[in-house]
Amino acid sequence: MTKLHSSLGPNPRLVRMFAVEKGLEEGKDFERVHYDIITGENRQNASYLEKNPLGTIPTLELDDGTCLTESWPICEFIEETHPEPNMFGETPAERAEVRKWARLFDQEVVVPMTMGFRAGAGRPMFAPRMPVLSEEAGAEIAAMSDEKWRWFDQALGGSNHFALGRFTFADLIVFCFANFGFTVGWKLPEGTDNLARFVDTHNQRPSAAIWQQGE
Ligand SMILES: N[C@@H](CCC(=O)N[C@@H](CS)C(=O)NCC(=O)O)C(=O)O
Repeated sequence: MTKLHSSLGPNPRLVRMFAVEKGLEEGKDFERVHYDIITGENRQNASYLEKNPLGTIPTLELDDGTCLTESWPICEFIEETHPEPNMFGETPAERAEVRKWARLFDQEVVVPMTMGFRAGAGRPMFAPRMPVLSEEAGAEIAAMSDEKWRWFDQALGGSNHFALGRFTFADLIVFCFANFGFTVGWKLPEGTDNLARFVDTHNQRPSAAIWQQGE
């Protein structure tokens, strides 16, 4: 059976939510293999490092042993192998629109937000395993990320969807990183009422229950 190598954190949860949105069931369509990323098991387990030399989670291991890494491409693989319901767009132009929002968010929010977290509250966990910014630089980059959250709030306006007027991968990635923030004591920056509404709305999705579960 296909294996999803998974853990705490926004990236595996993004893939797990995507799988639920696709109607895929754990135990039936794939098996979930858990790693303790707090202790760094993912970077010490030789057999996992063979599957993903970066040691990061998630990895999707197919029946033939092929290992797919990086959460977004894993979601695109699932989209191609399970096209319904559509999450990336029906046409080339729609897909470009969904990927535009996801790419903007990935670069402008996810990168600075995670770098800020690793340099701040996440320092005890991450400093022994990778280079992290100084605390001062971490606070600066976290503030840059918050500024971009505000930009996304304005772009969202009165809608609950970033692209295509329906729930897509673009909404999913924003939702997952907001929820990641909440799990580590972050709050939506002031003046992001549109995003607060967006999060409340998508919290009602059955797939969002993953955020209420321990690992
Ligand atoms: N770009 C990767 C990021 C993966 C990543 O950083 N995963 C986190 C969990 S959300 C992780 O493995 N953290 C533990 C570590 O880096 O040792 C992706 O999209 O999958």
